[in-house]
Amino acid sequence: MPGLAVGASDALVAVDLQVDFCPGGALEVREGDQVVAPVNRLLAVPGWLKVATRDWHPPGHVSFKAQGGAWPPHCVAGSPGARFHAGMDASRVDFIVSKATRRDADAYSGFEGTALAADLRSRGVRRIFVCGLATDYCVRATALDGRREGLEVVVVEDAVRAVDLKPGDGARALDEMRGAGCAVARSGDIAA
Ligand code: VGL
Ligand code: ZN
Repeated sequence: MPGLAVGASDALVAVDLQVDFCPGGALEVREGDQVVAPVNRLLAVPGWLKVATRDWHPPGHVSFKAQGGAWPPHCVAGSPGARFHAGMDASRVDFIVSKATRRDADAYSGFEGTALAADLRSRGVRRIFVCGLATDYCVRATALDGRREGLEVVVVEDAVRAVDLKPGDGARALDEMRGAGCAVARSGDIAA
């Protein structure tokens, strides 16, 4: 998909590019920090809306192992691990969407329990470009929900990385997103 032009009806949705999902973090995604450069390239493209989601859990969240969940404690609201990666150019983000903020419910999708769909609609956004972490969880869920919301969805494949609890999870998630009508592009092909 060479020469993909973005404008006022497009939005970048950078998913959960947070310290805890990067190498050394509490729930590290292999090579998670390697999405910082392509995400920053996209953040530098002018003329479109830029949204960042963040996983923002209360202490004792239901997704944590001590509560019977699947994950080590991660992205506790206000903690250092919940910050955006220090290399991410967060100053270019128009607004932040915090998700999974309630103790008793998890939410992988940036649309779940948030105002994201309404915020995009009110700004006339019809197409979103999804990037960030992790391909097989929050990127997947956000992209699939974007389709359900009636948006065009483009997944930026060099700007995502997977947890890959089971080998191949990331590749399967990309196939599933394609099957749901998501397009796949590379960051270098996207310009104003
Ligand atoms: C995520 C696992 C748990 C993600 C969030 O951002 O992909 N994965 N919480
Ligand atoms: Zn989480």
